[in-house]
Amino acid sequence: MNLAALRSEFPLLGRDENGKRLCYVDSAATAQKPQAVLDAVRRYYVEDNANVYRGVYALAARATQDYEDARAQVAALVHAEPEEIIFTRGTTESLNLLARSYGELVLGPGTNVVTSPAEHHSNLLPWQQVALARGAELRFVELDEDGQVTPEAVGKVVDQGTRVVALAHVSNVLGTVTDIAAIAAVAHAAGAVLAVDGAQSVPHMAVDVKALDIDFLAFSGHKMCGPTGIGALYGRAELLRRMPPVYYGGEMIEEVTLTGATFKEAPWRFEGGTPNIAGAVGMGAAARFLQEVGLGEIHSREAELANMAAEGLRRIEGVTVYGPRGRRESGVVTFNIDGVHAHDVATALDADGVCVRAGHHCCQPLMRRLGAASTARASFYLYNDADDVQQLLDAVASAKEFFRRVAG
Ligand code: 7TS
Repeated sequence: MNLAALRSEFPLLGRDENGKRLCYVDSAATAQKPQAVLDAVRRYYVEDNANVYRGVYALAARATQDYEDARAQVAALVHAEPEEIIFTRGTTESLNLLARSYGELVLGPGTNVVTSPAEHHSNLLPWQQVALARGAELRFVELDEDGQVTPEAVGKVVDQGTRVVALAHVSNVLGTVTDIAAIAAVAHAAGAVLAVDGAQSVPHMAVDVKALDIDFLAFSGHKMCGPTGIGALYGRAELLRRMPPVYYGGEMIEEVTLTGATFKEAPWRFEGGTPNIAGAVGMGAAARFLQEVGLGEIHSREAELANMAAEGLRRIEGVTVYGPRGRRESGVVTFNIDGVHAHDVATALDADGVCVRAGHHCCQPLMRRLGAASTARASFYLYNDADDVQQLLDAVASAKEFFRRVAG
């Protein structure tokens, strides 16, 4: 991969920030967009814009074709069938849809959902709330010392009452990568399904729902170089067939009377109302773009940058690095400058053109476990390079000096 050529695909990365080279290391929050995605969205609006499924004219047929082509492109990214991909607004909506639809089907007194204390609120709250509403139990897997969810720990809490095991593939705080294939085997042996929050994995590594034996997978377009406001829920075909709709309205029905209705097949049954057609087109283009670059290469290079950054940060006295003590397998590095609030760290780094996220990262239970109210987080992606790591390390070192002088 020619990195300079790849970076030049992303118009925003060529800009300065605060008069400095822009060092964008917040891709776990959202990724920058390549020209191929910007062009696809523009082309859709300029050439094919119409509502899907409704029109009989050629323009409407093209819009519908674009939308369904996008579904096929997103399906291909995760090795699913197109009919197994529901378009949503993003991971959050995918997980809410799943918890409400599948939860309604299978949860009740005497049943349980197994999850972990390291989940993003998007993969905790939908299960927490549906469990409360249905009188089901929510169980938590014990994390190991690195914050890792292991198949052994999952095995200790699942039982015959478990209906769903809901876990993140990659933690957005610790950067740990969960052994999904092994956990799928544990879940299936207990008769449960495995629902995976792939917000931080699908953009960054090859994810094959068939090879990993995943039943449900949620992910967001905007974290994989696509537009905001679009995402997907993959569901195994035979499971989607059994699930009731959640959003009722236009585009999702077969026939409606004043007293009843029949609904389309999955996935259309779950997509009530006019969908985000341009967003889907952009997400499809992003899926193609990532496959062209190569997810294996994306994964290994961003993990390498994260390892360089973690080692460099550890060498700065007074900096605490969280997450795996050994080799990192993802692009996420979370840290603190001791005695300085993470928001102040992020503000200081911004003055050097470095964009990092600071806060609780929508993982308050995990932050309590780490004993930190907030942390700073750098997250690398396909367009980052060793210069970004160096710019980050220099900015952290100078921020640390600045706060030491202010405190002294
Ligand atoms: N799950 C994980 C693991 C995430 O990291 C995020 C977003 C979500 C779910 C929700 O995705 P959304 O697209 O629906 O918002 N995580 C972050 C983050 O770490 N910083 O900003 C957003």
